[in-house]
Amino acid sequence: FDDKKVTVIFVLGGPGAGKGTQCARLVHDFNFCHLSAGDLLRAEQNREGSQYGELIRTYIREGTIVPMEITIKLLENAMRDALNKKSGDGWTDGRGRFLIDGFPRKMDQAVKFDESVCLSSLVIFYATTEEVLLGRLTERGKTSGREDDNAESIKKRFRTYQNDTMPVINYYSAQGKVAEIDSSPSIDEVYKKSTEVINDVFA
Ligand code: UP5
Ligand code: MG
Repeated sequence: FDDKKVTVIFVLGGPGAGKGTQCARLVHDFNFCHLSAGDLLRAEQNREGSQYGELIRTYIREGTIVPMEITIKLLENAMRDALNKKSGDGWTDGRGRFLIDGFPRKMDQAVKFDESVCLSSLVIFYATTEEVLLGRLTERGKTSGREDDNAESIKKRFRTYQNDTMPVINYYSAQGKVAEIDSSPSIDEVYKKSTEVINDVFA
C-alpha cells in the first residue's frame, strides 16, 4: 500500500491488556478502521470452506502464532476492502486510517509486513502485569466462549507473548515508534492516555 494513502497504527500488549476495548472507543472518536488480527483469524476459522479452519483453531488453542502468510493475507484483504469503499469507517482526508490490533506479534510478521505491506506510524503498547491480565481473561472466560480463555491456554498465551511478542515491541522501540501506556487503571483512564498519545502524534 502507498504510504501516502494509508496510516497504520499497531496496537500491542499482552492477552487481555485491553487492546480491543480501547480500539473500539478510538474508532468512535478518531474515525479509524479497526482490524483485529485475532478476530480476522477467528472469522476465517469459522468461514465455511476455509482450508485453514482446523489449523487456526489449533494454533489459537495452543496460544501460538498462526503462520504469518495466513494472517498477513487476511489483513491485506481487509485493508483493501476498506480502501475500496473510499468512504465511511477509516476515511479521513482521502487517507485510510487503520488500527491494527494484536499484530505483529512475532518478528517474522513484523519484518514481512513492514517490507511488503506498509510501514506503521506508531505502535501503542498497553502494558500491565500478568496478574491483571489473568484476572481479566478469567473473568471474560466465563462468558466469552473463546476457546483460548481457559487457564491452560492463557498460560501458553503468556509464554508466547514473552518469547515472541516482546522482541517485536523492543524492535519498534529502537525505532522510536512505541508509545507505552499503563493499562492497569480503569478503561476510562487508559482511554484518556490513548487519546493524548494519538493527538500528540497526529496533531
Ligand atoms: N478490560 C479491558 N480493559 C480493562 C480495564 N482497563 N480495566 C478493567 N477491565 C478491562 O479486554 C479483555 C477483558 O478485560 C475484557 O473483558 C474487558 O472488558 C476487560 P480486551 O479489550 O478484549 O483485551 P485484548 O487485549 O483485546 O485481549 P485479547 O484476549 O483479545 O488478546 P489476545 O492478544 O490474547 O487475543 P487476539 O484475539 O489478539 O489473539 C488470539 C490468538 O490469535 C493468539 O493467541 C494467536 O494464537 C492468534 N493470533 C495469531 O496467530 N497471529 C496474530 O497476528 C494475531 C493473533
Ligand atoms: Mg482482542
